[in-house]
Amino acid sequence: MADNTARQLTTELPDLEAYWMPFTGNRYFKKNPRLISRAEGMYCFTPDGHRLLDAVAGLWCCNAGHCHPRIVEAIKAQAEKLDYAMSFQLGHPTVFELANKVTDMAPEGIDYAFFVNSGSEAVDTALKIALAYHRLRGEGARTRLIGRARGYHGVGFGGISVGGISPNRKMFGAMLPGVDHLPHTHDLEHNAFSRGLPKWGKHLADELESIVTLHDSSTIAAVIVEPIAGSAGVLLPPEGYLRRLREICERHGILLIFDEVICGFGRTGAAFAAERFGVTPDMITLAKGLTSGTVPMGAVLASKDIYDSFMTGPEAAIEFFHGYTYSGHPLAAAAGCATLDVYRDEGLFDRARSLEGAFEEALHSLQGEPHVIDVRNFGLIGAVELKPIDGQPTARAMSIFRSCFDDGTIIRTTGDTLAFSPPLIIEEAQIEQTIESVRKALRTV
Ligand code: PXG
Repeated sequence: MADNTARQLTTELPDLEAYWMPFTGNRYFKKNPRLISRAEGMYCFTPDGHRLLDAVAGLWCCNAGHCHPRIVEAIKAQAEKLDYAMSFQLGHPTVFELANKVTDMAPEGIDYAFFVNSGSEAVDTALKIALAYHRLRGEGARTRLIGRARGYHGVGFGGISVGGISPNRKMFGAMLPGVDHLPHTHDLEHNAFSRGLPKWGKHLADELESIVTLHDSSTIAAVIVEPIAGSAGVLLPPEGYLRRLREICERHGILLIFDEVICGFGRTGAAFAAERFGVTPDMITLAKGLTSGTVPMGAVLASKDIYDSFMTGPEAAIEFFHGYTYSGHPLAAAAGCATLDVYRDEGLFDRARSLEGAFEEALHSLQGEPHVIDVRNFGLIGAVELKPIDGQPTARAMSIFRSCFDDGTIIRTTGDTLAFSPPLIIEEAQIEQTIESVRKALRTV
């Protein structure tokens, strides 16, 4: 067997049993381990040195490429200088610097940053801010939260409640009460093989009006959506859809939260999808690209109106009873500052924008290959949807994943969809290599 599995098994590995791996078939993995022990730029390396082109930026996070020297240096320097500072009632300079940098990049009016340690925490934090915001303004009956079918907002109880992926929900009881869901926007009958945003489906935003009619706007706190849904298979917003959601929210005093954990930091060819789509929400949840995946960190960006509504009462009193030991951790903050500097200095958001045409062409060249029922793309996000094997959902995509891995390319699968979200430093030749790896796998699997 000349594949990576065989190669990895010949390398000395630690005992794999004790680690309970997340979102992984543990027993299969431990029999067929695939480990990464080093990474640099566009590439990851297995313990025995086999090189893999990373077409998904880790898990949609290493937007500046792996182990960027400036980010690595900033983390090292911070670790030597300040390992930790109490995060409640005390602070450290780097986290304030990061708050300035990230809000400077945000759409006008989004002026405040609350730091957390993951996308899941960012989502739960934003939902709590929404509930408290209404209560502080004397509209405490606004407790309902509206998510969307096939939405992914992490794995906290708030996130799975507003999320719309059944396997992530069904084992975990009743979750948050008072949650409703918009329909998702994915429709192959109308939109298969769309390039960029699909034309059909703007009217799906009007379902929010129906939800408002059902529950009454006075009971609804917030709507949360991913501008482009990633985890559930790259679902694009139809043209005009997000704007219409914004209008309906505004009309009814409902806060709009964009979950940009995936879309943020250049993925759509702009700092944020909000900017690219010209729609400003009230809050933006972030993680992943904030530190280019190097140190766990997330954030909620909030409008001045929201922040100001908390800044009442005695000046020394706590305004928001929420936060984490590691909120704004020095290493994460240092990584974040260096990452945002790299994005700016290397012009990576513009680079993503300038590559999207080549990326689109390459992806759509897979139309007509075996099993391909859709190709879709926006910015540096792409998806190839495959016809599932009868009675074995996800099996086809997983076999393509394994075949690509053995061919030296890391892609991501979700259901029977192959997802692509390369670091923004990708070269055109590497886009080609990714697609040829997939083409080969499609023809042989
Ligand atoms: N919101 C969105 C939109 C996400 O994509 C989260 C929240 C949660 O973030 P944390 O940091 O808690 O994982 C995410 C995470 C995939 C994949 O394969 C996507 C995510 C995580 C892991 C895998 O598509 N997104």
